[in-house]
Amino acid sequence: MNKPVLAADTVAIGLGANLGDARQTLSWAVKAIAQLPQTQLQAVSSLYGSKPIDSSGPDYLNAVALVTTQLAPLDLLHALQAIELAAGRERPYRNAPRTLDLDIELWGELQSDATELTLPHPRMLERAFVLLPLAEIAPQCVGADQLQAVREQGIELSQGSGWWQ
Ligand code: A4P
Ligand code: MG
Repeated sequence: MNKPVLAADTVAIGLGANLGDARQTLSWAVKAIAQLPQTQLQAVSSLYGSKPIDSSGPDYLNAVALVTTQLAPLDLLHALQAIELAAGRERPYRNAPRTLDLDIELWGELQSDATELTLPHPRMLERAFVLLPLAEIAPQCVGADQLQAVREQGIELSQGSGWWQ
């Protein structure tokens, strides 16, 4: 895909929510991620608001966190899914509104087309709500042309980088 970017143990996690108290849930989720075993929180982007894309319901809040981890990829995925569940995530249908969505956007330079864990996340390049916050904390991961391609998507800064503390 784009430029070479992250160290092998470094993971970009996309956070999104559009049901309930989304800001509160995302803040809780960042803290839960920081407490995962063998995992260190390195950076958290600002919080952004956006209209649902391929989805419905209220506007979303989104952010991206960078962690380093010694967990295996599927172990981290399952740990993130447990955090989603603890936040009341239900999956009535694909792209349903959600209390919390945690996606693995990038994991070092790993590439995988496995259904359970596709890397990079297959839709990240289509989405301003991933690319803008990612560019903020890992600018080397996002090309200017990629940002340009999603420029039309309405996304606005909701709160600066300390929002989750
Ligand atoms: N899966 C495969 N690869 C990955 C990965 N890299 N990270 C599998 C996480 N999961 C991955 O996910 C479905 C399956 O994808 C899982 O079983 C997992 O093994 P899910 O979270 O249950 O379902 P989903 O959220 O409906 O799918 P997904 O792929 O997360 O949805 P998208 O494409 O990310 O879209 N609009 C705005 N403004 N903001 C948003 O945050 N989010 C979506 C969700 C749509 N529109 C949005 C937003
Ligand atoms: Mg998801």
